[in-house]
Amino acid sequence: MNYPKLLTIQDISCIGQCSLTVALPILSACGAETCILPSAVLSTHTAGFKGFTVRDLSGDMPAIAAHWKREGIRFDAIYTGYLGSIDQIGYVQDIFRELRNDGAKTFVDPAMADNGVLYGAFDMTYANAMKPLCFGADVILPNLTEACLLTDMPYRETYDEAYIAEILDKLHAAGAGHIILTGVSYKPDTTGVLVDENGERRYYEHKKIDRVCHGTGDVYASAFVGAYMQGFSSFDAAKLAADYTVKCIENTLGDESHWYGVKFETALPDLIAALHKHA
Ligand code: PXL
Repeated sequence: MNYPKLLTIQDISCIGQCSLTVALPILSACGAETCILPSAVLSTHTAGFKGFTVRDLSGDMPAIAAHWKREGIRFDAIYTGYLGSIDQIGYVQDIFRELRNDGAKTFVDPAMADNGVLYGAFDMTYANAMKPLCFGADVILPNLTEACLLTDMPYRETYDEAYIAEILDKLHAAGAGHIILTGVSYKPDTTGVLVDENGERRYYEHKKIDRVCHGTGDVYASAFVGAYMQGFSSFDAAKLAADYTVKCIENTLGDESHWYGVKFETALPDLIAALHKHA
């Protein structure tokens, strides 16, 4: 197996099974040395808990990055998720420029919206500020809502292939090359991921589970990055990540008290087995 040195930049939601508390174990399970840069510390995620605390760590980011630079630390991949502020988007762009090894890949999950609405902490100014970060990254992993925000397209609940093609065309026109578009559903019982590598498109369709699930975007993106950095093709990584995410959701079904996240931990052996089967 490869042993890539990877940096992931996203918040720590202490409770809620999302962002770093998901990315770190999943990427480690995929065999990557996983370095972290926390963008903020929250007592919980923002989707359903009330009165959560937030400590924005934007101010620490330039000094942390400068220290790493002095130490000669560089990464084979940098993957960003939920960020705490517009300032951080600029700091992440600096990190992309300065802390990558030759040939390193940058992955951006815009992590700002779902189901047609922005997450509570964000507004359209933030959504627009996310555009240059996404369009400058090697690979982006938006869900459909985020892709609409990045292209100024209206979000629709039902649509056809032409609508998805228009969104992908607009993402390319804006500068995106490699797009992993999640949550593309043409039929009531199925959903899937549209993999677009420089205009070459393939769709992986899988079953849709009728449950609102927090943190699945982070589970998906982490598994995708982990598999891709192990040498999986984009489509195979997208498929593996989708199958793992479905398993995590299935693990959680029937436990209404576990509304805030998915039980991804007990499915990690399946993820590791899938990685090894392929390797
Ligand atoms: O990517 C999901 C996520 C991550 N971090 C925080 C969130 C959310 C979703 O709402 O609130 C703090």
